[in-house]
Amino acid sequence: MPEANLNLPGASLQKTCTCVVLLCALHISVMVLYYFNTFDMIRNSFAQNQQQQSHDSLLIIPPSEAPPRNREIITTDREIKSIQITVQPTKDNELEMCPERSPMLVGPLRIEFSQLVSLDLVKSENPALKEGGRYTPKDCKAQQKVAIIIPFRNREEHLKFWLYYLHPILQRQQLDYGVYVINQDGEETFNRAKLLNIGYAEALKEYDYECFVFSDVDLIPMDDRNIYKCYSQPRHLAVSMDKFGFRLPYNQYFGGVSSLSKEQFLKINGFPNNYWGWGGEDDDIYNRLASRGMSISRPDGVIGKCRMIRHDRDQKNDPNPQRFDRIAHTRETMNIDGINSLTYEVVKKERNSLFTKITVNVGVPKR
Ligand code: UDH
Ligand code: NGS
Repeated sequence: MPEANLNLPGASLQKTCTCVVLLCALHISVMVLYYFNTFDMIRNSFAQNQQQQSHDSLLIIPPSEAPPRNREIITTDREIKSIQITVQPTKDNELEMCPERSPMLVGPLRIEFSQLVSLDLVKSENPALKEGGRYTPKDCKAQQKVAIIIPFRNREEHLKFWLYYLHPILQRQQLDYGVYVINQDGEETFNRAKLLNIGYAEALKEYDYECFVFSDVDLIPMDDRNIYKCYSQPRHLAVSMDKFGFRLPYNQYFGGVSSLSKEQFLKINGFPNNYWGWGGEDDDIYNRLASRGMSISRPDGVIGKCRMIRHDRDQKNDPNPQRFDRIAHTRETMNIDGINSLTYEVVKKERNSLFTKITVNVGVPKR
């Protein structure tokens, strides 16, 4: 028993010490937690501040130097600014020019019109297209920015075939392109060349195009090596049509599908506006080119093969009785009738997923 009495003060001291140690540990833990919490807050606010600063300092770069390409991932105004400026220029700068000859070309193609195609099918087969029928290669910088202009009225089925065949071809050709369907409003006599002039003017309002391909809606190339771009001379692309037995109907023929650079187009004051009805406007364009000392460039007869979708003559597009007289005077008229005298009215502009459709009032022929 005396032993037990001797141990009593030691036990109480031990308990007190344990309590002090536990209290100290608790205090240290609370301090550590508080410290880390405060550090995190400081670090986050520092990072946010840094991000904010980098956005703000980049906003001084004009957006026009960095066209946005990833609109689908943009959600707010603040993000638009930051994505345009911080991501896209870097990506663009890194892209190399596409090769002179696209490695994706396959050569001869089987083209047939026996089975109708739907726009939904064309959409599903061309997921890389952007609104308005625009496309830009994603892995390289395209050699040319090309606007494809289609004169149009009441040819919906032909347009579906055109989109079905041409979109994949143009993408394999690695072009930075957009498709513009220029739809003549109303029931007046058709005016193909004026619609082409309007297509040129309207496409340039949309993008900095440097090349213009003018294509009838019913002509499909049979070889993807027939590149829908511009050359050092105006290009005739529909050189070997099935309906002409895969030959040129005559040497000066410049109809169907052709391409001109902006410079070439302006050199001839664009196309005539006063050919109402069928025929002669393509010959007038040829005369304009020849009178300005240009020659026609063409692919060979194999690469230049194409098919025309058979059709009857359209309403209000009868042969123009004035065409022979007009083509005899191109040299005199071309300076006053062309892109410099073009007048029209846009009735409607629709950006579909496969093409931009611009409905226009072209006026009426002078009586
Ligand atoms: N176009 C239309 N709608 C029209 C008229 C012409 O969209 O009502 C466009 C279309 O892009 C067409 C192009 O203008 O491809 C040229 O017109 P076109 O196809 O009438 O000219 P083409 O020389 O045919 O190809 C002429 C009529 C042939 C009748 C043959 C009868 N067997
Ligand atoms: C010529 C026409 C062209 C036309 C070409 C082919 O005679 O506009 O035939 O026509 N020129 C004149 O009439 C002055 S086609 O057989 O494709 O209908 O493009």
